[in-house]
Amino acid sequence: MPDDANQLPYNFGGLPKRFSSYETAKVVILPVPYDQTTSYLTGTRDGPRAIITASRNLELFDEELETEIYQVGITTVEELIPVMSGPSGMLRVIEKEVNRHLEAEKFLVMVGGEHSITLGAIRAFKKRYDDLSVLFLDAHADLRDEYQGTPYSHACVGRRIIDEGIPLIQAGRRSLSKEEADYISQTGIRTYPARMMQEKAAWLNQLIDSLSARVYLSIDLDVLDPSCMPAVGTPEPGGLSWYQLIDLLKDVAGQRQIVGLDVVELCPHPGNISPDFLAAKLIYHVLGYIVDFDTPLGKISIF
Ligand SMILES: [Mn+2]
Repeated sequence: MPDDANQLPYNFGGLPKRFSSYETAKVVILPVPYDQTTSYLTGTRDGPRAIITASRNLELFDEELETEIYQVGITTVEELIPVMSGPSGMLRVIEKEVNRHLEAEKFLVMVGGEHSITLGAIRAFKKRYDDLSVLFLDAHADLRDEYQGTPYSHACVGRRIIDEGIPLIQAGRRSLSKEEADYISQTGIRTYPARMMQEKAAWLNQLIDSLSARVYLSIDLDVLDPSCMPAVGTPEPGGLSWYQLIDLLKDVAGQRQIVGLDVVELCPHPGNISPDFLAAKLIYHVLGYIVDFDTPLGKISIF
């Protein structure tokens, strides 16, 4: 389904078979084009395809890391078809699919789609790791108990993760409801609002200290400032810059084991490919922080 002039294979990175077959690849890109509960702009269903298309135009040599990250092998599996039985049915489908890749010892990168899909992945990771915490990068708290008639809305995903008994650490937030503010003060959830990240020096060490040894990373692209990431369903001013985000991720990856991640909520703007490209580069660059790239098709250093 390539829709640009690029002749490379349609997979993340546009990789030849040697570096993209499921058997040898260490990293799985799982596209989940789901946006059934989106409340403002719809269109995140188009996110995964836009990211994969953009990724085929990435420079695969990473300037900062001075390496070709794709050599660990990155395979792109089939899109997960949305089920019509509602969000809880979709979460079961996602959990089962993620579980399959974890059993195959792959490093999972789930590409959304709306943020509600994170819960399905978390449920699979929870079965595998008993010391998991979730680093939740998002402009919004997503801590509502219910939203627009469902407890599985994108606006509730943080709350549902906490309900699973998994520590949730939020960063980059700059929008929340009264209900969510009350919930945070009652429960003492660790949050690092965007404003604090701009103004105080001590937050980074505190944030890393609040993470457990193994971390699932969930990146809602609206954590970034709309000046560099306008293509999200619910943009909020005052977000992180590209370098603030990747520096944070570098520090986390250097001090904790990131065991899986998702990048969600890209809502492509036709005619502006820059956000699609940013999302693709973010995934590729963060993988560089996580994987061991010394050997072609080699192991992921965290396992
Ligand atoms: Mn959000």
